[in-house]
Amino acid sequence: MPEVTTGSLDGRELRIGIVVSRWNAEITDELLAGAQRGLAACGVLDENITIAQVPGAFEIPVAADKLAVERYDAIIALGCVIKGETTHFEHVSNMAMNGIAQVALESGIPVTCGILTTYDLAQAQARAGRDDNNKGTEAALTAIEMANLLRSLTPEF
Ligand code: INI
Repeated sequence: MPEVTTGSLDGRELRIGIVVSRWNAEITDELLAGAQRGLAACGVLDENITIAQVPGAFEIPVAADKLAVERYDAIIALGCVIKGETTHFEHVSNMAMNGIAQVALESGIPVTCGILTTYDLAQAQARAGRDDNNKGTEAALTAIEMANLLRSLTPEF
């Protein structure tokens, strides 16, 4: 049988960067709180977490890129884009999503996606709860798992 490699949820040795945007702060504050709950549950030390706040989701990739240069083990992207009356929503969403994927692929550092793109505020609220329904928490757990998976797959670690 081929060996299956998975990443653990042990965050005690990891340095994690978070990029969170201020647009729709009512939602992104909850995503950030959810991410912090997730990191704490994995044992990540507060001193090993850097939080960079950016104005909007459009600005997330460049800040994530800067953190990637600083060699964090994983980066968590948090934002909230809600559809308005124009196509601005599509451009901001696409830039944010494509941008973080590009940073991850070019740096080799996982950048996990806690950026909500929704049609209305209610959909965003449903995904930014103080319970298990929080995409910030999901992105945090995914960041830990991916950081550990990549460590396992890299011989020098
Ligand atoms: N930024 C968001 O994070 N969410 C939005 O819903 C949003 N809308 O709707 O416009 C938004 N726009 C701002 C954008 O991210 C940039 O900050 C701005 O264009 C300046 O570059």
